[in-house]
Amino acid sequence: NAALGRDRSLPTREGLKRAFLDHLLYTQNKSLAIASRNDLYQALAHTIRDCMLRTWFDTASSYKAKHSRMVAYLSAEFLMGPYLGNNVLNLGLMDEVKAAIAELGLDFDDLANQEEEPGLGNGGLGRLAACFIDSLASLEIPAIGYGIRYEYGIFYQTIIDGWQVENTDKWLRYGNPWEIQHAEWSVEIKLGGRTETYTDDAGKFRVRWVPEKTVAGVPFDSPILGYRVNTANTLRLWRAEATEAFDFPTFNRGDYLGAVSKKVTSENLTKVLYPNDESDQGKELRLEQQYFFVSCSLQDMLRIQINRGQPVTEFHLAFAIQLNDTHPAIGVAELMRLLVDEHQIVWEQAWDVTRQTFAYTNHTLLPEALERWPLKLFERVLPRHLEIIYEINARFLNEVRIRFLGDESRLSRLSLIDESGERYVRMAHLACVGSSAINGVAELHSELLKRDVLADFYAMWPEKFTNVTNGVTPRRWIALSNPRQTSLVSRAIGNDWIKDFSRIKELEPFADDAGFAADWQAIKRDNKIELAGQLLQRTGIRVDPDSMFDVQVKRIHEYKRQHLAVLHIVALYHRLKSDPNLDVVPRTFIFGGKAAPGYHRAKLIIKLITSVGDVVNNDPAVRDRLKVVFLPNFSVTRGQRIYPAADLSEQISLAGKEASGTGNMKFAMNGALTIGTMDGANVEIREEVGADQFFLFGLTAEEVYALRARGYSPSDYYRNNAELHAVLDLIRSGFFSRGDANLFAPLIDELMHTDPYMLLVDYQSYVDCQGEVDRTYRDTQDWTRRSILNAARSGKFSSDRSIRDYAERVWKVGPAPVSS
Ligand code: DL6
Repeated sequence: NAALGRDRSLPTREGLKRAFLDHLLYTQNKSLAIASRNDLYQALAHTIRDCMLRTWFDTASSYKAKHSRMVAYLSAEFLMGPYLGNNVLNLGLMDEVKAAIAELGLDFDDLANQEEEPGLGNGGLGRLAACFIDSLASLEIPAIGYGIRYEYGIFYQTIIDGWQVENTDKWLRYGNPWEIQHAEWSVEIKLGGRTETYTDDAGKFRVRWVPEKTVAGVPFDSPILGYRVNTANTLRLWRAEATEAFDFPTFNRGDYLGAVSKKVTSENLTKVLYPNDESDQGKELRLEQQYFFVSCSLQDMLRIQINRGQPVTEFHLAFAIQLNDTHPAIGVAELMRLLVDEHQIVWEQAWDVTRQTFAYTNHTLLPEALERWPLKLFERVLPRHLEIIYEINARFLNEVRIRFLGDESRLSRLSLIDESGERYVRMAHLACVGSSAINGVAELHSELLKRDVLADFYAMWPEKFTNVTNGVTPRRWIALSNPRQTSLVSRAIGNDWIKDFSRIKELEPFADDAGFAADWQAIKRDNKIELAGQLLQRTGIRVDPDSMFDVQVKRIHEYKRQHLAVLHIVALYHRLKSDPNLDVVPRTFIFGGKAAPGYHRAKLIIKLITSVGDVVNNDPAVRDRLKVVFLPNFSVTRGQRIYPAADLSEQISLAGKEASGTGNMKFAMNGALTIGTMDGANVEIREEVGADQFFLFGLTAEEVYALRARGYSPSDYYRNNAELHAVLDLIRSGFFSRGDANLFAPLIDELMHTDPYMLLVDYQSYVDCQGEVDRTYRDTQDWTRRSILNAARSGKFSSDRSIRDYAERVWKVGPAPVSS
């Protein structure tokens, strides 16, 4: 029936309506009259999924037929954000779907808002993985994302009495229409136990792992459709299940609970995402999670390889595996185990295959985030892997001995085992030794890795090191979240920029076009009005859309220095109270972000923000000029509203601490100006957008090192800076904590005595720079011009560019378009 479209892949508007009503009846068993909003969302999600299934199927068949080399992106986190809008966008059906839904008397955005976001990540690292799989599909590169299907994702944050409270994230409670379970590809995972030796039929000496327990890994697949291409790659997430759901002998003995206890403990493995970023967790279950998903994924890749009739000794020709930080680094030992123990490949050949398969991305310079596992724990969970790691280490250290004769301290620095006290397995070392390429995520970060954290590995293998600066997908972060800016830009330069983001530079001449600038400004205002509505609804705080929206959204961490922004707010407050007629640009300070539940100092920073907000927002003398809002539960969904509405982007980490940052890129693309330090990708953003478009302050990484080496005394800064003195005293006095002088004492005392993130050093420079922001913002035309230039010059920060860099320099793969 032509009126309904060719088939479910390419429906007309009538076809969409029919499919939607069919799903409402046949999937949800409801009619329009009695459907809940969730029923309507589910029906629409299934309708859109149908549009993608043919492409998904064709993609898999094409890869199989062509034996395409695949990228396997291994990541313990994929922070995907809601699927519906993104899939409709990538299908190119946004207008038709919106119209079809409207003709049924419904609102697309309203239904899309029903979606429970899969929060399967903590922050930057997980969101990067999501941007990368969007870009891989959009660039038509054969790829598969492997990860964990956590039943509960990152906690849902509420704010009660100014404090963060964590609530379970039951994202699966209404089911997930975007996934298909493939029980037929389940694999078995061993854990614990011991190893034993035996002689095989050919008389060879071999090792066998006798596990204490086994669990099943069941894959759940979601299609990752590229933007307006005929490629849909797969995101394959693993769920743990009991190999035997029910223990009959135990049941027959009358132990009814015991009969299902194995099921419960097995399924605990993928129950919950560890809510920590940038810190070492060191929990047994976490190691089990990592090993579980890595072994599932490697066994799956070997199954694909064998099914294609290719020898396992050519595994590296079929797969390029990227390790997203060290969480999947156990893959190096696991692939060795699979090749040597299970496929009887000789060690040397297996090692060649392994090294040519893996590449490793480091995401942090913070020492506390470098994963290491107590040897005892590691041995208990993965006894065979420890033996393999010892063997890798022995051979590696021999190589080191030959290269650096007599250099004993180098041997202990490089060893895969840390023996300086309690013994640990160093996962970053395993990743470096087992990979053919090692990269940082911004130029500065990659340089600091070579100089500092991985300096000994750099001395060994300089050729392995490279930099791939992060990027974000302009589909989700502009086309989907900022439709107004998208149409304006497309009217000016056409819409090819969505696919080829380097073309956004064609926008540059429009920075001096008065009509365009007026439209740009009006759009920013509309976006701010929308965000203001959401702030009111979620916090009860009314903000003025004509004030400057000064935004800091990211994980709460001392190194990111949200409290430096608070010192500035308190300084402004203090000035306004001392001089009520002071002329300042009205500002709304917007904060968002989660603190790791066990990170008390970060939680205290949230309490500080909300407490300062309480005082400032309720003080009639200043409340029309300063507002402070903490928007609870920052997430991908919230980010989509926030980035398009920001005037000023706060990227104020201590130089040398932030590996890259990716929020900084999202802000710039959406026309916010940055105030920031020379840290992470800020350095490259400033280089691209131009120094005039970037408010720079603070020490450089070099200066931080030098100052630390000289000896840093924060109390000197406290004594010598009257305003800073007053600000710290005011917070310390209990003024913002209803007279409780103890509440913020730990925070302030630390600043005054050790100040590990050097807030007091950068304070004056930051506050002066904010003065410059204030002056610039007064000239609306000038600000708007700079805002347009920021967006126009952000072409480098598309994740498509990052993926092209990886494809050429690390994976050596190219596109393999799927014919329609
Ligand atoms: O590379 C993605 C992202 C960077 O943009 C951030 O600068 C960095 O902090 C973050 N790193 C982590 C580290 N987690 N671990 N391990 O999340 O990666």
